[in-house]
Amino acid sequence: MTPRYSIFSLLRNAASYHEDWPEAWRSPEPKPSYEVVIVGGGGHGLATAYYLAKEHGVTDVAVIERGWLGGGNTGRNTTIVRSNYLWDESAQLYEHALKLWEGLSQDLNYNVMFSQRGVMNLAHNQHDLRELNRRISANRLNGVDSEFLTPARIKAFCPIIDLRAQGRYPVLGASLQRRGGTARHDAVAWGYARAADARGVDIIQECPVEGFDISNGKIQAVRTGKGRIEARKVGIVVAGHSSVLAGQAGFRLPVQSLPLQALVSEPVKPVLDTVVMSNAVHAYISQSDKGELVIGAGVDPYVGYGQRGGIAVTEETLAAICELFPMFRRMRMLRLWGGIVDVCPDASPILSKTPVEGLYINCGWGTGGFKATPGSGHVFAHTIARDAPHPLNAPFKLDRFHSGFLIDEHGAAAVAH
Ligand code: FAD
Ligand code: PYC
Repeated sequence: MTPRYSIFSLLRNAASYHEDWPEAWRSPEPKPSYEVVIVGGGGHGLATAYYLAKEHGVTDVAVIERGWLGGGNTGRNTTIVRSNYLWDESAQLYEHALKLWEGLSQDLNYNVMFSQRGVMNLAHNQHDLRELNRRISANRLNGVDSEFLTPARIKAFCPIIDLRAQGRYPVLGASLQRRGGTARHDAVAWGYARAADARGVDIIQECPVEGFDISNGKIQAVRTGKGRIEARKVGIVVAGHSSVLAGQAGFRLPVQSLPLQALVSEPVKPVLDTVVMSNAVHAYISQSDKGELVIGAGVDPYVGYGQRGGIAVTEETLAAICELFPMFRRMRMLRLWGGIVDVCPDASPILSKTPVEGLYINCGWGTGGFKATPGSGHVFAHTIARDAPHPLNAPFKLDRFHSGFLIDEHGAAAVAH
């Protein structure tokens, strides 16, 4: 694909002190009606709009965001990407996403800085070891790369980890997905926004959706801070606020909304070139391209909508990180923040039609939806365009909480659930 900006435009922009840059996407006023309205301008909503236009030729689309693009969990997460889930249904969905990640910068003509530096999940006890080995075998059967590392191989792969087993968290082994890694979260939102806009999608920010007009069981319009907008179809993709929006549309979701926190340190020279996750102690760490340590914790033990996590959870996570990586003990932390994640009882997402005709929902990704962003948008666009699920998201329907066909991924999602 031809780059949109040449070296000359880079030099010109540098010399102009970054003034008068063209906008990456338009900021139109909403039209009175659209074929499809997507509520929520996070990665999943923007990706849905992009694939609606690209794969299905549906370009009369608006993305309605109450704040700014990526201001929700998309811009708050620790950017870990992997596909090593246990059950066939999940492995296939997350692997679909991982394959899209592998070509995403090319597809969007925007560098999302996808870095396949590997993701390691540590085992600290016999239960962890058994769970990891079961998942590694299941992954391989599904064509997902996954391997077991002995402590000696962990040390060779990540020399700064302390394996002397003197602390509370001895390391008995690990799984490694080499194709896993990280991506730049803001760039994912911006890349999808720019590419969707270029295909005619209207992106409308600072426009909260406050309710839905439904008649005879069919969606008619969304009511927003910028007025009523009619739509033939509406997709709700609002992460931590899914049950609020579902309530406005008259149905209930089996989700809990919980704060999840992360923090970054001062930047240092490169010391950690992989992602290390410890499910048992709810801690995970990588190093950003700027040099900051990016550290995440588990969810708070209570529901809430405050975008910050409890200090006891922060302390427990940092204590574990310091035990595993004693060299980080003197690091200073720069920022701490939280996001609201909506968690389903089986730790799997919902990508589904709803009881309202023409209204679709994408939610319940809990602590682990960033990795799914391209795959989620891709199959949700299919669901909306065809009014029928893509084979990959058919098992993730709302109805599973009635039928009992749950997809229990607590093991794979466990780091933060
Ligand atoms: P969001 O990005 O939250 O987008 C939803 C949007 O809807 C928001 O912008 C919000 O403003 C908007 N909205 C809400 N209500 C309304 C309304 N009424 N009207 C209009 N717009 C509305 N996942 C991983 O895979 N790997 C990780 O390493 C990882 N780490 C995480 C760390 C933290 C601290 C957190 C909080 C989450 C983490 N996650 C991770 C989970 C991941 O961030 C989310 O699952 C994913 O980003 C959800 O994307 P989204 O587009 O659905 O939601
Ligand atoms: O799902 O990989 C994950 C994850 C990492 C941190 C939070 N969630």
